[in-house]
Amino acid sequence: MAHHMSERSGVATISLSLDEIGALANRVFSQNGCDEANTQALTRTVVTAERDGSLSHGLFRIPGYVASLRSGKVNGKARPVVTHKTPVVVSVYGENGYAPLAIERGVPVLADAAKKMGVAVMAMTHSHHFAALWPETEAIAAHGLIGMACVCYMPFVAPHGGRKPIFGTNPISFAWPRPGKTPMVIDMATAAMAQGEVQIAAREGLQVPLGTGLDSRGELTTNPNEILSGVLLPFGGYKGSAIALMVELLAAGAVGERFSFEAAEADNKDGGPPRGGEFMLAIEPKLLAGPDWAEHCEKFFRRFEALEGARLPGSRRHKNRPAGGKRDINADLVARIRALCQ
Ligand code: NDP
Ligand code: PYC
Repeated sequence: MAHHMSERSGVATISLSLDEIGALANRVFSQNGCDEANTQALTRTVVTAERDGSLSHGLFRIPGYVASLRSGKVNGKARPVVTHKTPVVVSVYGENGYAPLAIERGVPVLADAAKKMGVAVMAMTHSHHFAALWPETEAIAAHGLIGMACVCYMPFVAPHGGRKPIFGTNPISFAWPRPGKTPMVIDMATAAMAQGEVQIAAREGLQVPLGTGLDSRGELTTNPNEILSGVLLPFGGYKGSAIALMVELLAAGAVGERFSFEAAEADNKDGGPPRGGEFMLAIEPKLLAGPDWAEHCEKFFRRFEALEGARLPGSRRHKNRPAGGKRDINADLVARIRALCQ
């Protein structure tokens, strides 16, 4: 197996094809307590993350996934149950499994409801989310619908003006369908940076921008290790803090699951994700705006894309997507994952 050095950091990497990444993920999940359906769903999540260059939410998360399977916190054989509470409220009970299978089972039901009714929400509970959110909003957009999703986590983010954490890194994703084209997809932590990105910066010996977080004394620092033992800050000052608050209320309060602080209190601290919820929204633009909605919006996108220096969110990932070649993966991470295969 060829070893290389990352151009960014000089850390050793190994080149793996997407098939090799999929085989490794499949092996580690199936050998650590997942049944076939959960193994396949988790493997799809890992492979698509690596395919698109979502490096903090693909293979990087496997040691955490495995820790929670081994500790028994997460049910690797979960069978998510999808029900309608009303014609527009879809409920997904995750049976304490990982989120990907629950999402794959719930989204088609959510999409059917939104297509009929114009709008529908999905309230997911008893699941463990350790991935990016764009797979679910892109899946909603693949039905021709506008999609939104958010989750909370455990407290790592101080509210604006504070120095102690109350929010998770609380990501929010929004996808806009573009018939005949890849959707426009925003997927962002409401922390200045996802915790996974800070951990990767620490691993690679890189600094992070000032404003990302505070050290344990409450001082601004660019050292990711100091932030990991201190707190992250929300993006954009009090405005980002307000969005993080909104995510906390939607993904916990509105779906009837744990707030980040409650999730942390109940968690066994095995290194994997706590039990939590997910809020999802799907909207049928045709029923709101009428039949010309897509062309109208393409006019806007053409105007946006003509602006020098600007790019649409999601376009970096979507450019990575068709590249069929190998991906350079951190060599230590690959060794750790191989060691988790019995
Ligand atoms: P980034 O800050 O890298 O990116 C956030 C969004 O901004 C993306 O849609 C990105 O598109 C877009 N973007 C980045 N740079 C530009 C630019 N120059 N112009 C226009 N758009 C831009 O992501 P985060 O660090 O905030 O989050 C990373 C991932 O972590 C997300 O996928 C998120 O879901 C995941 N996460 C998951 C959590 C969980 O609990 N499960 C918790 C927190 C985060 P593009 O991707 O194309 O660069
Ligand atoms: O990167 O902040 C993060 C994160 C938390 C849970 C999964 N990813």
